[in-house]
Amino acid sequence: MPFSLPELPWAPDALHPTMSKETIEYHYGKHHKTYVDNLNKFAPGTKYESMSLEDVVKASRTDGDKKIFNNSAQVWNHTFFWHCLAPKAGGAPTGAVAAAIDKAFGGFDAFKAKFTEAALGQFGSGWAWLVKGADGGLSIETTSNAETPFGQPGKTCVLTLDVWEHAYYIDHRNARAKFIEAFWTLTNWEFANKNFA
Ligand code: MN3
Repeated sequence: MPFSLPELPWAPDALHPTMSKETIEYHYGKHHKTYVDNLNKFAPGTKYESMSLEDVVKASRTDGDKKIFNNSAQVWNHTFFWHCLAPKAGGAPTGAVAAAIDKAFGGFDAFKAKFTEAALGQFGSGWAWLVKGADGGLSIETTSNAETPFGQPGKTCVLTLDVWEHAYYIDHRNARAKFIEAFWTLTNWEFANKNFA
């Protein structure tokens, strides 16, 4: 099989109790895995089977191949998302990303409020993103379903939050706001800084 489910950057119970082991078992072990399985079902016999995952996302977007795009983008998005979380993380950012947040949003608290509002306001399934633009500045974006800033010209993904219901239903039922609150105690700013650099 050409595509594989990447390992988690931490143990499945490492984010407990903020994000339960059961959530990880479903979100990673079932949802993320299903996107990989689907891609391995749909890609063989097509030009996509010999490409890297990154190239599959870009090419299938250009081609308008929804089945391949949705599954490959969701594989990429989830792998990126897991790295945006870490045990004993969260709080205010440090380093270059902190300075860029101050510049773009007028401080971490203002950024946090704006990102929270965007994540809450994403209607239905999707993602909230912190994105570095071609000018090096930061902005907040939301995308629907599998859509992603990844592979879009001039955009670099810095941080993301999955706001599909499957991300929070086990731990928080329908309360997306509670899940977003939890995210701010798990935010991996070290990873965000690596992406921003
Ligand atoms: Mn998800």
